[in-house]
Amino acid sequence: MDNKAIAGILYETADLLEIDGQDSFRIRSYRNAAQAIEAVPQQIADLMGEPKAILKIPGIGKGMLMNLQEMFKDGRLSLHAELLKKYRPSMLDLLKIQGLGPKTIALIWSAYQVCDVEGVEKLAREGKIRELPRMGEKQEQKLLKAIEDYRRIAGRFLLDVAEREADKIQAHLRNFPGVEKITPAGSLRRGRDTVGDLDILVTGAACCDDSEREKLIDHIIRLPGLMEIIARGENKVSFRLRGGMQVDVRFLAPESFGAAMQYFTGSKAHNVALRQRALKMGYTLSEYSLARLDNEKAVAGNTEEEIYATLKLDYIPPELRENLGEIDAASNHRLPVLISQSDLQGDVHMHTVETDGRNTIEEMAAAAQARGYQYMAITDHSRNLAFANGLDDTRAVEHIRKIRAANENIKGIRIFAGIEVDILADGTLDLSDSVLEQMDLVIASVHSHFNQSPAEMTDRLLKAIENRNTSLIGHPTGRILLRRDSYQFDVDAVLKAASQRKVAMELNSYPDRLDLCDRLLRLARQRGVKIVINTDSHHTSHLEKIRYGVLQARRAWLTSDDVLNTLPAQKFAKAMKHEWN
Ligand code: DGT
Ligand code: CA
Ligand code: CA
Ligand code: ZN
Repeated sequence: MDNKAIAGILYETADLLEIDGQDSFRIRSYRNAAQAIEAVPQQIADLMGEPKAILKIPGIGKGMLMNLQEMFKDGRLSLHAELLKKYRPSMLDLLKIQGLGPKTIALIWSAYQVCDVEGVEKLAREGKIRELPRMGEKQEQKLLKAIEDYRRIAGRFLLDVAEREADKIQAHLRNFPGVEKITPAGSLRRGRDTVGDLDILVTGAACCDDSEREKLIDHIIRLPGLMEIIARGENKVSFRLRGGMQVDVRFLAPESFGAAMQYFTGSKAHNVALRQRALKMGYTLSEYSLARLDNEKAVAGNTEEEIYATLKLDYIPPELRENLGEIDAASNHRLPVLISQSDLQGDVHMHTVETDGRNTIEEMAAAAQARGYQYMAITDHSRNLAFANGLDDTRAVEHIRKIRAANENIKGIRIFAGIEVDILADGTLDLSDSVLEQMDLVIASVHSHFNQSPAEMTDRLLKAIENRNTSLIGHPTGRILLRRDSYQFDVDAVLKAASQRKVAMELNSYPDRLDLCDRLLRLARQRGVKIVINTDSHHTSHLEKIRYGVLQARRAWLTSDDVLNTLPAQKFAKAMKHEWN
């Protein structure tokens, strides 16, 4: 169990205790412990031998230590299990609905003994929620809307979460005798911002023999973290992991591995279009092979490359397979040369201990240098983000001085002095122009008042773009994947202004943001707006998240020309002052 899993169980226990009407002190102790465990850098699992070290973590007392020991010994927490039994696991789904907290759930439970999403939806439609204390018609409508949103995102997972699970499965299978290749397909391979289920393809001798395959399946289902087996067949085993993710593992003969990769990578829309092309050319395309229609002889199947080549197409990278013009482009040799991670010369959005980051300027610089970057920028928060200890004018000027000093002292990487300045509700920036103009680059971001009307939000962003100090707009839509929609604004107007003023848009690579999204990145490119791919790191370990951003950039057909931080340092610095060709 990693810290995240432990914290998850403790959070759930706190919520269930609240539903159960327990005293607030006890509830808080579980929540505090969960928060503390999420925040500690070490894995609790590694500390289990040293109870004293665990007791040093703030928020963890003797009682909580016993809970942790029980979780590691039994793989579960009995209190959590008892509460789940009393209220049934479906209660946890209700907790995921925005705006529906434990108190309301408890109310619903005591009035109607309903504890699942379908039941609550039915109550709301029948006008029975409004009859509860402190509820009304408005709350009821809000709840219905929230249930709709929940349905849209339920059962999807962030890209990094899916990738981690896929890595674990690969590691579990790698050394099994007779296993040659293990590859994730589906939306994960296409780099989609969220992933529904995992599709894992396995090939090798172990897949070709009945008894070997049974042994392989027996091994697979011993995967740590596997919760339940959904289906076990000859060529496929499906199961659910703790956390709810479903996994389909398919076993393939080597000669159809390429065809299966192609088929199960999808997308479905791409596959449908590709199959139509095959038919027109006298072939049939399936998950087993590309075969001739007349004599059913397989002509390709080992590799994806030979399938695309036989269909007279340039190889289409998985990120492009969405049936958004890639098949046409591939047949005319007009696919773009997609940007790759090695094109990036720097990462220019990161925070330090001066505000809400965890590392110093020097530590961030060493980590950026280790990644081979030519340059980087320190961009801490401005004062409006009080909870992040944001900088006011005076501290910002002092911080510039520290960054410049670090830049002098550290050889081999150029450290730009920047800021992530809040765009205030009225569109003005949170620091004085006289301070902002001393910066090498200014990221202007919205961190508050997300609920403005689309007209107000558009004006706000336009005003920020008009400030001559703004180099780029940070995480421009404000979405938090699986949690919060983007705020509403006139995208066309904003992109048009950005293109005119040579203000760039950020592609924030943080896996729960990925903002701009692939669709808007592609639109931005069409409108002549340049992109900067950043991590928004708050810790040295976050710098590697850049690859999720690169995947979205590729999905948006971006080339290195579209992305400013592929430029060498001097040219990049100019671009941050609106000078590019
Ligand atoms: P997800 O799991 O919702 O994030 O998205 P995918 O793309 O991984 O979709 P999934 O897991 O339902 O199916 C994996 C791939 O299998 C999909 O990308 C294409 C292929 N596939 C699934 N169903 C069909 C189908 O009905 N027709 C065709 N041609 N391909 C399909
Ligand atoms: Ca899938
Ligand atoms: Ca699937
Ligand atoms: Zn931000």
